[in-house]
Amino acid sequence: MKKRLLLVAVPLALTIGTPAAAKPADQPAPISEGTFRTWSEATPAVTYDTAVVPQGATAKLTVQNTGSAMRVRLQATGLVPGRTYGAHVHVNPCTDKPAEAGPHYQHRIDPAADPQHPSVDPDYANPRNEVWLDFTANSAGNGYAASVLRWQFSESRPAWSLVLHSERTHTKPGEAGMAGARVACLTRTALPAYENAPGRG
Ligand SMILES: [Cu+2]
Repeated sequence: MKKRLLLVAVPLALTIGTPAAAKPADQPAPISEGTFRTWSEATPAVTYDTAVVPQGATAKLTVQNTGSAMRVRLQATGLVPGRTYGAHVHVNPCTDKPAEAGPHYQHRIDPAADPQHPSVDPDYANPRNEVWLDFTANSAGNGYAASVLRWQFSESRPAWSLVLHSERTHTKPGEAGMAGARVACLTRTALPAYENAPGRG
């Protein structure tokens, strides 16, 4: 049974292309967590600005599928008390370059967007079509956010990262989805597809 599923999954992955950090049939695990460090190949969680996301801060991203919908939760520790962070699920794994996490994951993809021009149309760049997890850290530096979406991540174009930004997410036309600098990034844990239940995102 495992072999048959693999044979189905591999040609699909080759057709659509996969992020460099992931093996062909991998899917993101339902729970991913990491401790933010400055970049190295070994860390799943990288901070790009240690004044905003100190080394040793942590993030845990949980994706729970509930029938046709999903609930996405973010728990963070070790951040700057009282500071507001923008946070979104992005498409690519994290690297040493913040931009390489790519655009926000969109359920309905904005046809006007491309790699040089990210989606800033509120019809697409909104918290119902993307996963927004903005939060304000409490007095202990802990943060929590949750979002319930009426859809699930596609297995053919997995969502590989959580990006923390320096500002609350903007919502006006022309700037919707923007949230200042990318200050940290958590790569979701990769699992071989056959170890994942169907539909897990
Ligand atoms: Cu973002």
